Amino acid sequence: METTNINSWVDSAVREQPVWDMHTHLYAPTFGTPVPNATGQTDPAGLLLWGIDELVTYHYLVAEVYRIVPSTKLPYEQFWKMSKQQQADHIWKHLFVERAPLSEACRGVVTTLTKLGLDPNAKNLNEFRKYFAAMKPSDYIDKVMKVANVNAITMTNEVFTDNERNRWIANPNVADDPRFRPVLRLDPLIRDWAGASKKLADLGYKVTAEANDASVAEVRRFLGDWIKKMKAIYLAVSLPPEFRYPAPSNDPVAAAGITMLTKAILPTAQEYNVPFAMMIGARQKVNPSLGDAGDIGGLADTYTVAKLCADFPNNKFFCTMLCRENQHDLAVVARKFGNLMVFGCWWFMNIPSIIDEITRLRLELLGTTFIPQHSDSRVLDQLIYKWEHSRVIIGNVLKDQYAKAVAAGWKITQDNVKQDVKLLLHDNFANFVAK
Ligand code: HDL
Ligand code: ZN
Repeated sequence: METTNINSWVDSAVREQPVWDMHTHLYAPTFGTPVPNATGQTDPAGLLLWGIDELVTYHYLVAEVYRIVPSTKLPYEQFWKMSKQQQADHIWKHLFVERAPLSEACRGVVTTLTKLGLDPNAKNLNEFRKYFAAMKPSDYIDKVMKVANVNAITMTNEVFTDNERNRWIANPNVADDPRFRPVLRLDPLIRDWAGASKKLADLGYKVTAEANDASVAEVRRFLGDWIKKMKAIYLAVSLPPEFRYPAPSNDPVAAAGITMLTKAILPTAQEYNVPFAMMIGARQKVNPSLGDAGDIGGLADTYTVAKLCADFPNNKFFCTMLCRENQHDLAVVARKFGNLMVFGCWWFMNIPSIIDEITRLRLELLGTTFIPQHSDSRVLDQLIYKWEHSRVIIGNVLKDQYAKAVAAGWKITQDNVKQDVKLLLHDNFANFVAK
């Protein structure tokens, strides 16, 4: 069997297979957009971000521009007081005009503009601004999904964030857009029970600062209310590197979080037959002045993941980890538990060299029983570059793996390749969230 045939089968399969993107921070246009556009309707607190100024001020690029113009030259407060356009002009000048855009986040902007038929070599953003201002958000979503070949966008719906929650309360149908799927995001319930319990009490749930049975019962009611309101397809949290199950004995905050996880979240997830996604390793606000760009990763504990999968065999778990050194062990844990679906190259893992490494070890340990990527897009247009870049890498890894299987004597068909790619880019996720 000629590997050139196989390679061309892989290239066409990864290009033609529509992706169900399982984790993004994107929103349907009904959540409002602050971006100037052809409808003339903008909402300064709107949640749907797109267009050149949002692309260029992506928090990854804010972090990178501060390595060139330090806060001693441009104090953070001054940067955050600048308009979005002024911030974008500053970033474009230092990261794109005055040096080659070699980082993954910079190259992503270049890929996106090129795939949209624009010339990324412009010295300023004026032409791009005209292009995007002529777009209508909903039509542009269709365009981006077509260019990126993404047929479903999974949101991150932060119920503990007032701006988002109030939009759901004002319009229960706010997410009724077939292109988008809701996810109930719950970080404070596990990370900060003191804060979460105050918010829940304000919402009329009879909880107290005690993570006792009465509070647990009310949290279960809250979760049920919002799973139904959102039609959430899974529940999700981001967890710190020190997340442990069982909780360490001397840590009341961690103990409250584990109580909410084991007595409220997991039983309710099982009751509604929705998976629980753990995104583990984010140490938040190590440089708070950078805002969303101020977090780092850290080595987490894969044995905690194993024990949760073992102790809750009727729950379905997604898991991704933020530290390169956790990736092999996490894949080994997934070999032991069919109720665990490992996914994505998250955040600082989402760079070509590490996507290649992680995808190779996952294929070697798990075959096609994992979800290789999610985009984590915060700006709609990022779907274009994040999937373009990842498709190339996933394709290269598959080609090598097929070549090894063929060398071992196995005969491959084009249908096999299409089926494998459909599992990796779409069906492993669709099947895992299916009721
Ligand atoms: O917690 C998360 O979902 C992370 O993805 C954070 O949003 C992070 O800031 C991010 O955007 N990573 O790509
Ligand atoms: Zn995310």
